[in-house]
Amino acid sequence: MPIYLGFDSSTQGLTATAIDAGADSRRVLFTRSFGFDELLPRYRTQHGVLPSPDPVVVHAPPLMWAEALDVTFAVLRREEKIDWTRLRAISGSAQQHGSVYLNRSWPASLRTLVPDRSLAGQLEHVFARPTSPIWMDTSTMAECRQIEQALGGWDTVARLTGSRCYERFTGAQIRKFAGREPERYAETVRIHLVSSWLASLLAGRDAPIDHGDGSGMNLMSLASLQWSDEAMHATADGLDTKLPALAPPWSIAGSLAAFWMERHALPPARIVVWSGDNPCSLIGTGLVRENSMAVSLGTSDTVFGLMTEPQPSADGTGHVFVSPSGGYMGMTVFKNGSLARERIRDMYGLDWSGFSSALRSTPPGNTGSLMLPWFDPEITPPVHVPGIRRRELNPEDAAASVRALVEGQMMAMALHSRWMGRSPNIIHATGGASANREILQVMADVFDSTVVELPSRNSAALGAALRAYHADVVADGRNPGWEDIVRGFTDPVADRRIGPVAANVTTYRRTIARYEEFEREVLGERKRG
Ligand code: ADP
Ligand code: XUL
Repeated sequence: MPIYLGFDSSTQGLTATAIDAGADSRRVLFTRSFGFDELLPRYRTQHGVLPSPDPVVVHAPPLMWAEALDVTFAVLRREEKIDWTRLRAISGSAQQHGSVYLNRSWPASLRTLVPDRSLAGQLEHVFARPTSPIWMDTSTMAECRQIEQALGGWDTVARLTGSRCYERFTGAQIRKFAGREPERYAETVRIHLVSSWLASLLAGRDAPIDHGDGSGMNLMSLASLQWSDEAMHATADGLDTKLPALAPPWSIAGSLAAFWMERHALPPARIVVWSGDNPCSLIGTGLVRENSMAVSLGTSDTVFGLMTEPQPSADGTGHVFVSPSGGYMGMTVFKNGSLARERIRDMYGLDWSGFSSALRSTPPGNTGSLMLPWFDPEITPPVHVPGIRRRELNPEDAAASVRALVEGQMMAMALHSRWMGRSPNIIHATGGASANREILQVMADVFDSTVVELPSRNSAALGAALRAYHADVVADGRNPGWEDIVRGFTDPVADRRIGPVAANVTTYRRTIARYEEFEREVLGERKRG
């Protein structure tokens, strides 16, 4: 029976999931995760990013992402005893927005990779910019304003591309690079996203950017699904020749290049275009119909769901992306996700079980104590200078601080996803922190919704494997329904449903109003100050 492989190159590591898609044998064959810091210490990353003296500048080495793919294939091939000859197609998911800048030697280097030498050694010279700005970078506020001004305002940009200009989006990052390092920009012949770059390596030729990850650049017209001439012009000169093609999410980018087949004894599997981690998670959490939403508690926290119309939010919050099925998805992103939870956990000397006990030992509503959890610059709401704020919260009180953080995160998610216009009855929870039932109980109470756990916490890698399956079937001339594709892989775990508690829901209705007011006050003070 056919096997499909999905990768997820996330901020902190690389995950691989293989599925058997046989009619009677549907199952996940394996999921393996490798943290970049431990797997490849020579790149000296911390949580997958390079240390930076300036908190708004966040880069990672693109060579590390490539090497991780090579090293991971070697481990999988050695340790996973599946019938690799049945591998039919490979796709992937990657952290969104990050960009890779390649010089003139890139096309030839890619075509002539030899299997008996390491991938990293052969790619060392292909970069016009040795490091890649990633989604955590917020250093492009000026460029955002310039692009918005050139295009006629933030709302015009949001209607054109699905989002107002965001600092981490690729357009503003490219503008900054072109303005500050014009020589290197001139040397750049190709700008890839993390997703399309890794797909290119597998296919041995430039892979397209899929419409889903393309929606995270402020460069693609959501209506025509083409690069927008006006947006490119407002961003940087000569961009039209540097960007790869755009393609639907189920496109085939080629077949596995000889380098990989020979080096790791793999068959000529189809390479399906990669996409962003959030579009892939939409599939990996089984959101193939419009009646539910998903919350991903990963490095970033995200709330997302399918949308019928590409209607951006009226106040500039959140994003509309093309979904892997070709429709649309709405999403709001919070930067202070798992890393903020880890900060509080470590600040009070806890482990995850102590963190959960703190939530169990404190009452919903936290007797009025609130926290704005902005340890790092925040994306939603936009906060450029980090700093947590407390109200009626004693910083010495560990348990109340844990609860204030988690409640703050959940209330911010509920508030800033209202623009998507739906109150979900069911939330599909995913990401590393969805292992924590106490956190999920706060989510259920704040959203007044049942929260279900999914069989896989690695929904992005699973979604990528399912996208590989879907695209392979489409390439064979069939038109499968998404419900058939995900069946058996994303069904919620039967005994892991967490329902809202009525009394807590009432408490949070009041607390959310107070939180909103607190947030508004502090944002106002910051603007004035
Ligand atoms: P990424 O977005 O990088 O793919 P993951 O979805 O793999 O991240 O989530 C990893 C994070 O999950 C870890 O950084 C950790 O903070 C968090 N995590 C793991 N277990 C727990 C737990 N029991 N409670 C809360 N958070 C957890
Ligand atoms: C999405 C975003 C993050 C990254 C994390 O807009 O910035 O969720 O994709 O990998």
